[in-house]
Amino acid sequence: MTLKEIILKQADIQLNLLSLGAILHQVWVKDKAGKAINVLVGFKKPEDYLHNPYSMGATIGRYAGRISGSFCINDKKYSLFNENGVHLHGGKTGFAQKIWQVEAISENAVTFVYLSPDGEENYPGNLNARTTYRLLENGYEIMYEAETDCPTYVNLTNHAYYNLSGKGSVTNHLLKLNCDRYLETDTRQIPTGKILCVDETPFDFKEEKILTAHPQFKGIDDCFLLNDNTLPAATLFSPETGLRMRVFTDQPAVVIFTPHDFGSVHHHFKDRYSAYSSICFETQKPPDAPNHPQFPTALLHPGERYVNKTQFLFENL
Ligand code: FUC
Repeated sequence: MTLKEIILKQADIQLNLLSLGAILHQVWVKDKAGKAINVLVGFKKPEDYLHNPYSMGATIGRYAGRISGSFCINDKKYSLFNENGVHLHGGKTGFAQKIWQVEAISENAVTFVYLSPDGEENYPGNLNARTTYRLLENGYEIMYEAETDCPTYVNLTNHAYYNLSGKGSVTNHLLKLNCDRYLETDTRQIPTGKILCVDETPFDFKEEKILTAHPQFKGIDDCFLLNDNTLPAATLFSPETGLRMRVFTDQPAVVIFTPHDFGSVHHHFKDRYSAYSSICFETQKPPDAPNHPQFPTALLHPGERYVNKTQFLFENL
């Protein structure tokens, strides 16, 4: 099977995109020596993404992150596909695995569209979802839009794995998060509803520091709440290449994920990357918000337009 690949390109940046999962396959930027580097950990060939258990580069939906098995809308309960009570990344066949249509394409932008039918994965409402990738002068923006014909829950994000050295590990990268708080989770990684302070934990990146600086660092797979949407949600720097990436978003939270390895598909990456190869910045509403009224709501009503924008901006120093 040959999958459609779209390339958006300008002087210092190139995006390689796939209609499968509206996937961001590669991001090429120039390091301080002017050499082009792909800063995403991803499969080599587009076909490889047909088996993508870590959702590499993909658009995640209808609901990014974990939901505790079900939710209620107007007193009606919707049970979702789950494993041990955990519904993850939209279910058994989430948006990451759907073929999206190219709705519009120009020199610097492409819009993918996917119509998720009423009842898909047991979510109510026909949901018309769009993912637009747009090149900016020094990076790119990902915009999600959605409309529904029946109240439903929506939470879309991108699941790219960044490594600003283009190889090895991110354990030597510097990270700053504009987040004082993160969500407590239970043993299934579902939020308990409690919001914790990052101080004196391995999650304190209020000041820029080496990812693994805290002696108790064991990888991160957690949801951080943003202090302020006018500042970068996250800043990542590779001392090797001098590349710095800043993430700006209008979303209230960011899930940071630093996998130790890639399980059953690890063999694809082991020649080029080592342990903790990469870091994801999944800007979104909090996981399980449908079951926590105190979290920002992810409910979308007919007549409303869901819009969500995140920018990834690069400099080489
Ligand atoms: C992330 C994580 C998960 C998961 C996955 C592929 O968002 O929160 O734990 O393994 O994506």
